[in-house]
Amino acid sequence: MDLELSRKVDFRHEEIASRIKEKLYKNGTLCLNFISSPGSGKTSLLERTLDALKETYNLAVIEGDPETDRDARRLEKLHVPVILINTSGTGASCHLSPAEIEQAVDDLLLETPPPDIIFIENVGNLVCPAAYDLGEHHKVLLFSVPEGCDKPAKYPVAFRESDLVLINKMDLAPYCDFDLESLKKDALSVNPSLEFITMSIKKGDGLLEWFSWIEKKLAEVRKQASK
Ligand SMILES: Nc1nc2c(ncn2[C@@H]2O[C@H](COP(=O)(O)OP(=O)(O)O)[C@@H](O)[C@H]2O)c(=O)[nH]1
Ligand SMILES: [Mg+2]
Repeated sequence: MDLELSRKVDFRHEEIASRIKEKLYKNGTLCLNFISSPGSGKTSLLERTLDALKETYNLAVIEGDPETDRDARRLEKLHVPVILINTSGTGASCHLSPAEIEQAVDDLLLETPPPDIIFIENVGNLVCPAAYDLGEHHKVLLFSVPEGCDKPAKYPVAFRESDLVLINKMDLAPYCDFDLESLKKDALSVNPSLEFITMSIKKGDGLLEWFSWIEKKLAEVRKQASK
């Protein structure tokens, strides 16, 4: 792609992202975009989160999966709307694009009542999803202990673009030479305003703190929406 065309494409992405954000604010809907490596626990966390919050809030998921409907089928068992986007059919299998998200958000906002919270499970990849603003309010980076503490240095954009790092699989820390303080220090050196929550989805640790964080962010969006 030549430089001029690439600029035009970027501009179009930004335009779509700001349109999505406007629609979300209009409805007071919080949107969180999970980015992570494959296997760090995104779908597991969504299962626990939907189960815990679905009686209190209207929830929905946009599921980005390169090839299958496996995660979407796991999440549909929680009886919330799930829109599956198979990215390998769209030519850019490594990430979700703003245009795909706009279509899905438009469909979800037609639900009565519209969702209070939309979760996006992006494609498992710490590079490409970090580069796209999908109109979400926050990118949430789900990191897991076995991935190793060098990841903030190797994937700085993912840590820079996120507002919260969930550090999952803490139950495996004793087997992985995991150094929590060194991970936080390196992450803060690329993004000093990052927040952290340590968790073990398997054991249920850290989930209440995560649910409180979501509720705080939903309150912020609603406050902004009412202005
Ligand atoms: N030991 C451990 N395994 C976990 C934890 N959370 C998720 N897993 C496992 O990690 C694997 C990948 O989880 P999944 O939710 O599919 O990850 P995704 O690819 O990011 O959506 C599964 O085998 C989960 O059971 C955790 O807290 N501790
Ligand atoms: Mg998954």
